[in-house]
Amino acid sequence: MKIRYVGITTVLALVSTLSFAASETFIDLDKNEDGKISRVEAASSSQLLARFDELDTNKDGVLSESEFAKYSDE
Ligand SMILES: [Ca+2]
Repeated sequence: MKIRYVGITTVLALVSTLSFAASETFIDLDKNEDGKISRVEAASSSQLLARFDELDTNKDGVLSESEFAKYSDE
């Protein structure tokens, strides 16, 4: 039982690493799934964080899906 648990944990860790490496999607970055990317959530991507203020066009401190689309479309 213990061995099986460790195996599942390893697979999950591997899958999450792979999906993170592939590309940053809105869903990946929206860790708490509130439909917005906060500055804390954006910090997992140094490239996104560097452009956070530019992308946050309505200056509400979070990136909506449409604000994020400008970043991911480039
Ligand atoms: Ca915003």
